[in-house]
Amino acid sequence: MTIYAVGDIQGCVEPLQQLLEKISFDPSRDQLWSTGDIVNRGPKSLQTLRFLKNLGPSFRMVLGNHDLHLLATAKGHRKPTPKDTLDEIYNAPDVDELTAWLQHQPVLIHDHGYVMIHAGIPPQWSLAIAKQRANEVEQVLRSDDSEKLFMHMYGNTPDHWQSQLPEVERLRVITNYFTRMRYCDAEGKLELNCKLAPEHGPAGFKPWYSHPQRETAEEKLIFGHWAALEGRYCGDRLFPLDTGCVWGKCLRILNLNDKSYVHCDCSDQNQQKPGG
Ligand SMILES: [Mn+2]
Repeated sequence: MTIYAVGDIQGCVEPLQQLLEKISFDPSRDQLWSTGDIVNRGPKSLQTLRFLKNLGPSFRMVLGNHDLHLLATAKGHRKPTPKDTLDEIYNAPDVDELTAWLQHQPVLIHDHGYVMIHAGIPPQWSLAIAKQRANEVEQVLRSDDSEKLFMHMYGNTPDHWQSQLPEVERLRVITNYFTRMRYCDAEGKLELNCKLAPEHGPAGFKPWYSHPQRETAEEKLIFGHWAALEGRYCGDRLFPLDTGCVWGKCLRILNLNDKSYVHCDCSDQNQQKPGG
């Protein structure tokens, strides 16, 4: 069995299928992991969702901010924005099955010596703590109270973790760490506005993975979400997979067995213009 992890697909099902062909992916033998954001902004979100769901147990993913946004909007807890490209999912005959499946996906995976999250893990959290916090969100997501998450997860405050937060704020800050973070300070205070590459980052903050005392420094971390990194080298145990496929760049796959990267042949795939 070979395990592969793919970065943010965002509805770009054709580059994905081309890449799976290139690596001779066989769902009866191999596994495909995804860093999340499988839908939105790109052209074929419905087809992507159906394709990945149909891979059955050979597919594993963590939820990204766009996946959570699909759930919140499909369930009517939030209005879609003009940039969203999710209408074909809302109107699909299998929308309930697809969203129920998505809603049961985790926020963090720790398996085969790797940890995968969509955006990051704040520097002050050990892996054990991160797994507990991820589990808190996952329990609510899968419960009859999931609207507690969907109605209250939007917003940039509180900007840092505190153990005494009221439940909805606690869920919001955990969700922001795992699915939206790029920059924070050494204590985990978030700066959620800047999407730029680290050389243009906001004063007083560093990329979440750059803090020297980061508790998960020894873990092998697979993450997506940050297209402006362009998959650059971030450290020996860091595997950034969002290479901006939806913005016309390559889709990246990591082979977990030998730590090699494979990219799609993407010279003529301009899916969307950059913007958000
Ligand atoms: Mn994202």
